[in-house]
Amino acid sequence: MPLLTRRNLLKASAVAGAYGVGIGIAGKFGLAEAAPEPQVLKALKTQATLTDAGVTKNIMTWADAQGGAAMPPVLRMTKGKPYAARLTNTLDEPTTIHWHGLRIPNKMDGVPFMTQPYVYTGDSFDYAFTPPDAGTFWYHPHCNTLAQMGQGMTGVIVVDDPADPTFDSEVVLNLRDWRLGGDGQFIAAFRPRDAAKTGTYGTVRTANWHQEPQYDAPAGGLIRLRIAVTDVTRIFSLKMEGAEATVIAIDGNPVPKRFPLDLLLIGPGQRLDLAVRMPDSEGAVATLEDIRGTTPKTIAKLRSVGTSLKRNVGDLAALAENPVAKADLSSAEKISVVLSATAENAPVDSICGTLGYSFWAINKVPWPGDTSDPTAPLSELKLGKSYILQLENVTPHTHPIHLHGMSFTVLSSSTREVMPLVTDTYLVQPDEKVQLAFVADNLGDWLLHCHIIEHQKTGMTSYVRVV
Ligand SMILES: [Cu+2]
Repeated sequence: MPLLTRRNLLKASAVAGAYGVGIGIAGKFGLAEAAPEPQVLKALKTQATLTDAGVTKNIMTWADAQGGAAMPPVLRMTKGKPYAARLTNTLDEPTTIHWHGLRIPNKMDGVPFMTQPYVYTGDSFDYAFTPPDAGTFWYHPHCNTLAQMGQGMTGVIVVDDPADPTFDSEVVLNLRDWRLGGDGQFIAAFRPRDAAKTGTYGTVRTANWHQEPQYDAPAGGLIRLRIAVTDVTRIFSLKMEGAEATVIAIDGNPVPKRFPLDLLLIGPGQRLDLAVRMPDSEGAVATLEDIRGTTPKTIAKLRSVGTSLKRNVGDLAALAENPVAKADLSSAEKISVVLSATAENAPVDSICGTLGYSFWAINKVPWPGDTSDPTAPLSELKLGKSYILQLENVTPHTHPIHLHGMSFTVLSSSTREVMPLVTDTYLVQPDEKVQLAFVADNLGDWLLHCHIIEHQKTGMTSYVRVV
């Protein structure tokens, strides 16, 4: 049994109570829309062929109701429509599901101890919520994350907006690495010296669990390419060769002004929606590349098939903005958030997959997150009030900083021109100071952490409390 503090016991019973009331009222007065049948997501261990070395064992994933045990299914939801999933845990360790980027009630957020109890082996947990925003999101456990995510548990969510413009085809790419040895089996998930720097890179890169996969798409057509970086470490510098690619959304939200894809940096936890105009000639291949590092690396290919549809990216209607409240900058309170390395090397105990080191800190406090005894919140926020996170990175490394439960707008950066992007994850560069504005419009405790999982789990985690 885990250590249950009084605080967590109280929270667990409060969640159960709230459920009971909610169901009662909806049932009695028929106010709620009929709850959908939950999508079955069975957490399990499996094996898969990722390399020429043969089958990789000890892969973790979620199988759907049909029992397929391959890449986690791409979950399809509809903006403003209720969604439900039943997590059933057949792993030999506890797990949960966090829905990255979805602005949903706190009790559905999937952070053990903070928002829900562990889902133990043999147990189930019902998630039910209505996604308010359309776009590309993703899901992953928030428990023993370096192992569970590193060994496979990262999946993509597509939230459709029925009013979206029509594309000729859609391709979803789940980008991630695997730390495998020459025999195709998992090797140590991390090296401490790398965890204290960029994080430990995988050895095998995949898109949708395949190396350099190729997909067919209509020649001359407009393809919606949805990309999610679900890796625990790798930051990509994306480029498209052989086709015109236009950035239409970042992190689920439409960009204020579309622009051609040209060396866009995208870190763990981030998403990118591209409108790709396929080449006219049948058989022509467009290549998505990562040019970060010394040699460009092919991620995936798109091949033109059929007679050219002769489409024009300029004809594509705009995506609707998501209903994210605009911060009132005149009254917004500023919150200072300093990302730093910590000299403290003592392991912080966590039964949710401790790495045994403390390399990083937020406002000088190193906390690995998801522990039974949380640190104090970074700040206590008033429901409905506007805030500006003044994030300062005093480390020589890049950190994708993710806020749960609310989306913020990028206001300004000390080092570069920024667009007023609405997002849940900002890739903070070394020595960069950035201002992120948001309205505290979602009650509860919400994690703020680096999405390089080794950074998160060795101290770069905090949370805000909205009351
Ligand atoms: Cu980091």
